[in-house]
Order: sequence, then C-alpha cells, then structure tokens
Amino acid sequence: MNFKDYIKWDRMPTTWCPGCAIGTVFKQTAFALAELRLSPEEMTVVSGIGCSGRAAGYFNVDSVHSTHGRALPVAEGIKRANPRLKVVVFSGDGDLVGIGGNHLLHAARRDVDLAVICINNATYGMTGGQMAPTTPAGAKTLTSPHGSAYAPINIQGIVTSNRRHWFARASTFHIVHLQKAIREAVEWPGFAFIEVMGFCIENCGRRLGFLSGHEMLIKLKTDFKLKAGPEGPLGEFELGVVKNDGQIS
Ligand SMILES: Cc1ncc(C[n+]2csc(CCOP(=O)(O)OP(=O)(O)O)c2C)c(N)n1
Repeated sequence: MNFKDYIKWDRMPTTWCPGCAIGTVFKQTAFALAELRLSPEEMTVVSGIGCSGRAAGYFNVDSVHSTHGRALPVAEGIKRANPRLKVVVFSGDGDLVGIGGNHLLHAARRDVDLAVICINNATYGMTGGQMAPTTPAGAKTLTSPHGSAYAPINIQGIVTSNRRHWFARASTFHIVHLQKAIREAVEWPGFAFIEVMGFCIENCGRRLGFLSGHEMLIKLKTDFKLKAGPEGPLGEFELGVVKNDGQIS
C-alpha cells in the first residue's frame, strides 16, 4: 500500500487554511497506515465536528463524521459491533477533551481498543477561536481577550490515571516521532491516545501575535523536546510515549 491509497483525491484540496497544522497530521496518519499495510477493509476512521473532524471525509476508508464531542462513543460502538476492525479516531481537542470530555474519561477507563489522534491546537478552531480546556493560562482567545485565567487540562494525567494505559505527546514539527506514535497507537491492543501539539494560525495564532503558520511551527520546534528516557510521565514540554500494559510484574 502507498500513503496515496488512503486519501480521497477527488476531495482535494481540503478546507483547511494555508498554514494549518491539521494537514500534517492527516498526511502522517496516511503514511503510518501505509507502513502498517492496513487494508482499507480492515479499518475505519471516526471524527467529531470541527476543522480536525473534516479528516474523516478525506480518508479513503469507511468513515463516520459524527456529532460534536461524540467521536469516542460512536467509535466504541463500531469496535464492539465488529471487533476485527482497527478503529482510528481523528478529531480536535475541543471535541475530544472539551465537549466530549466525559466520554474520554470512560473510554480510557474501560480501555476501549481505539487509536485516538487528537489535534491539540489549544482552541475551538472552526467556530472562531474560543477558549478551550487546552488553552494555556494567559493566552488571548476570542472569549478570553485579556488572557485565559485557567490552567490547561492535563490530558496525560487523565489517560494515565488508569493502571493500563497508552499515551503519547507528539508535535507537527517532530514528524518522525509523530508517525511512529501513530503506528504504535494503532497496534496497541487497548485505548491509545496521542495528543498532537498543532496550531491554528487564522483563528488562534494571529490573536497571539504570530504572522504565519510557519512561525507557529518554529515555536513548536523551540518549545518541545523529545524525552530522553522511557520512564516516568512527560513534562509539560516533553514529547514521548508513556505506557503500562497493566501487568503486575
Ligand atoms: C453540540 C455542539 N456544540 C457546539 C458546536 C459548534 N462547534 C462546531 S465545531 C466546534 C469547535 C471544534 O473545535 P475542536 O474540536 O478543537 O476542532 P478544531 O476546529 O479546532 O480542529 C464547535 C464548538 C456543535 N457543532 N455541536
């Protein structure tokens, strides 16, 4: 299989703005699926609503563009109906962690066998850039013009609070790690969640003073580093994989 086989070329170009991070995650996902030689009949993609959620309609596999916040329960239903399918969830932070936050708690707790790719652009992008649970403290958004007064949600903490867990943080600058993490998540037999640090230039970045998507990409390069060792939780600006297969050794 070639990565091109996983893309609906008749739907190109996408609706994503020039400079948006989502296209990078989309392409790396297609690369990862090709590396895994997953046939389109063996898998499905589910998304919620939002710019990231549009990806479900661009993958050349069976897919569901579900309602806002509900990607995880829809994906769980598919998996339970046909356990042989690899079910990949591709959606935004607002969808998976904000509006769908309760589903995240319980899908992770039940260790539902899903690979979840969450594009964290720290905002509700599609609707204009409102403050999300992932917005960093002090960041100006449409609904926090003086800066967010709150600390962002700790996704790693939520996922890894379960004894058996698989969590990765990746970024759209560090694409080798991103693609490797997607491959590992798809192969992990249980709930696997990747927080991909991305960015939204038009509805978030410009308000923060960035002039282009490229500037935001360089900020990811500067801020985030791959964790040196395999042990322990990831620091706020660390990328890597944290996992526990739940066996008591
Ligand atoms: C139940 C419900 N609430 C609100 C909306 C409006 N809405 C559509 S997209 C969106 C934001 C999506 O943000 P996110 O999931 O972070 O994805 P992004 O657009 O940033 O990729 C919102 C709030 C909706 N469609 N349905």
